Amino acid sequence: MPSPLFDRVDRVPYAGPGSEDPFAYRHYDPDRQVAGKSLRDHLRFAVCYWHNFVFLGQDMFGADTFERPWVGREGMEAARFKATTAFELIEKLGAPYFTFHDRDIAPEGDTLRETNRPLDERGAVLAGEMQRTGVKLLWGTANLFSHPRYAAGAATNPDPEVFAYAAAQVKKAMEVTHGLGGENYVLWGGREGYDTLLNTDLRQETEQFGRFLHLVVEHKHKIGFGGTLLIEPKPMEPTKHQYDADAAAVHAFLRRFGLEREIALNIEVNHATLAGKSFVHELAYAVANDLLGSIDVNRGDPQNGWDTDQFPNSAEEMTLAFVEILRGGGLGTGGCNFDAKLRRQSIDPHDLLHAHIGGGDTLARGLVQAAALLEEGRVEAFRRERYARWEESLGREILAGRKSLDDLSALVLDTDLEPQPVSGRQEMLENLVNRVC
Ligand code: XLS
Ligand code: NI
Ligand code: NI
Repeated sequence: MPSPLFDRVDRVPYAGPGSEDPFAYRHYDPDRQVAGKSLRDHLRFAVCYWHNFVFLGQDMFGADTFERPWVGREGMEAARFKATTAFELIEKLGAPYFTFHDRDIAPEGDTLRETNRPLDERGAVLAGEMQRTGVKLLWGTANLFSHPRYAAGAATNPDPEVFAYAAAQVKKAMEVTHGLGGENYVLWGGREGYDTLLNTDLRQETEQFGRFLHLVVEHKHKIGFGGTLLIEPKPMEPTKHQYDADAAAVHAFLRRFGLEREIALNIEVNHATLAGKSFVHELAYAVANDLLGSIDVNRGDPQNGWDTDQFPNSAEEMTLAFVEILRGGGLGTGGCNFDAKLRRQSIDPHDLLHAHIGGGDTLARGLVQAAALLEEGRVEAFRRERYARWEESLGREILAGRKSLDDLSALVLDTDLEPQPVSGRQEMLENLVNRVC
């Protein structure tokens, strides 16, 4: 039956780089094998519910611009309409996964009980769509930032009753995610931070946050949820400072609370740049500390500084990202979530297809080019060679803790040690990247 929303497209095919069809993939060939796996299995890309089916084009200066057929309808009818349209898009794109917040599928009722009931009902609608299409859930999450009760934070709120409410909400969201076979559960601390230190007890709020995450971990094990728990770092927006500022800040926090084996990271391109870092830096940090879980692939705009959540379109940025991801052994239970939204003027629903097709192609190019670079081997060989002397006796003894400052001082003084600088060859390495991009 033709769809009211995406009727110009049946199914997005892979048509190859020469194709001029705007509704075909030119690089995302899901069955293509790269570095031992298909593109589908490497990328595991996911369509998000919120930006695609909740966001209607509004910005802080203006009203909705998108017309969506469920707007104005009420209750279950609207939920079903929205869900079938969402899964129609996901299916037409051939995306294996989706992601959602609890409040994307069911609004807040007057009490938590009245919120949870429709959440279950609408969760069942999603389950039906998943069954019908074979689409799976990459992750679920709780919206702990929209309701006014969370204005001063959820777990880090000065009021323990708000902490309790957030705990109850996360318990439910995690159980719904588990029920839908979710492969991960994400915690994004939307308002876990401060607007002014004048009213904020940082030590107190940090303790609260640590306790909250322990409760989440305990409950995960209690209900037998086998997915990965993920924290999504972001330095600011909506608050001035968020405690999950970047990968290193979250790492320190997890270590402090003994949670580094329980929780991994969901790294977002746009959050990395907001933190004054690059996406590839955040990935490299996560990989180096065994914390890489999943990625949100929406980017910012270099001309303005906020979370614009645009679809990825830089194959070079993704190439460098996938170099780190492949070095780290891939995304595991994670995937590539398009936490990205259309521009306000993109009012044709088919723009959702263009957006995801371009994003999928950008990821595919990045992955293929990264695999080519690693396989070609010169960058990897150079990097290995650069550290090779740490495999020799002095390097090994230092790292094994068998040399003191006295020993090392004696070595330098007694042998007149004179280490010779060598070139880091940055430009040569950049040229090797440009050969594949
Ligand atoms: C906001 C975050 C959010 C999370 C899910 O900036 O990216 O969309 O991914 O709560
Ligand atoms: Ni974001
Ligand atoms: Ni995100």
